[in-house]
Amino acid sequence: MTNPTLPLPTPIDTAAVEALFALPFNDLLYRAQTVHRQHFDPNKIQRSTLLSIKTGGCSEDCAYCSQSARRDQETGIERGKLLDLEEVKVAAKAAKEKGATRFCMGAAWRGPKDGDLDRVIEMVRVVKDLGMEACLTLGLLGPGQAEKLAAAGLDYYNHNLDTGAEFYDRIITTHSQEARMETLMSVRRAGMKICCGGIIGMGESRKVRASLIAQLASLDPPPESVPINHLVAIPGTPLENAPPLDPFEFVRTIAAARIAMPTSYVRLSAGRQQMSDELQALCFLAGANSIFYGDKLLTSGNPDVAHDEALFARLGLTGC
Ligand code: SAM
Ligand code: DTB
Ligand code: SF4
Repeated sequence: MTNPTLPLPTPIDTAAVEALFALPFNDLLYRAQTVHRQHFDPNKIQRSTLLSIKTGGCSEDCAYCSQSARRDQETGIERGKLLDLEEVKVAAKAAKEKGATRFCMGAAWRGPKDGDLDRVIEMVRVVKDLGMEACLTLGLLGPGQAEKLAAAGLDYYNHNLDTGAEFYDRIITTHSQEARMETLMSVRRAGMKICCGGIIGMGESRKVRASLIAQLASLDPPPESVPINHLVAIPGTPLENAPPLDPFEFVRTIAAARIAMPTSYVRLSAGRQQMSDELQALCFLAGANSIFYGDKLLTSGNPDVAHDEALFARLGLTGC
């Protein structure tokens, strides 16, 4: 019988996370749920709503993404303009009325131009005025940009490591993981909270999954919010035929994230629309305590609010 509170090495390394993955499923879930209960109410789930404020036409080549300009013919995603302030206000208000506590705005950019950033800052102010937390995901930040966002009251900046360092070059060639780390450090230095996670199911090995979790947990301090995305295999992207992942392996990844980052919110992120209710319930048992809430992610679908409300009621979960 495994001890559910055995300490992990500091700093945590890939081998320690691989040892978690290797546990019998029931032992791993018991341990993850035990750790979860030491830090969180196990029946409360944080809800964030996403809005794509600028869709498509991106210069980058991330193999999972529908928004790269290199494949807009294949994916059919057209390049859009930065949304108007009024459109953002309407969407944020609606999200608040449905129970979301955080509003996350995403743009298909390598990084923001200074002129665009000023317009996005207006959007942050609109969200904050509604009494919601604000999160942005705009790509790599340039000099002084994190400070401007912090001064505008931005709560979280999302920028993912996406996968383990050893697999990264197979997925993205136009910007490095080191550049991502620099953006994360600038966010931290400016005093904002970090939302940073990755994608599971891109054909990576278990060792790569363990390495991603170890890298995230080694950030000092670990990200306050950790989105674990299941790949949404979007037709027209290089990963459209990625090999299917054993769903239990996804649950193991959530459990490993929970144990390695006991005080972080772990978000069951993209891919919920493709999951059964039972699989989502296992993810909550493994320690996921946040979701994207609302009918759409950026370009792909998400379970509708009525379905999520019914699932919460069936599982005795509430928002927080
Ligand atoms: N352009 C910015 C960037 O790349 O940081 C912000 C938006 S980008 C779409 C944000 C994150 O969404 C990516 O880092 C990736 O982890 C996730 N993502 C994008 N497409 C996905 C897909 N098809 N399946 C799962 N996650 C995805
Ligand atoms: C994150 O980790 N996942 C979200 C958010 N951060 C920006 C994005 C998921 C995108 C899923 C594919 C799409 O809708 O295009
Ligand atoms: Fe561009 Fe972000 Fe998509 Fe990469 S993930 S192609 S940077 S929108």
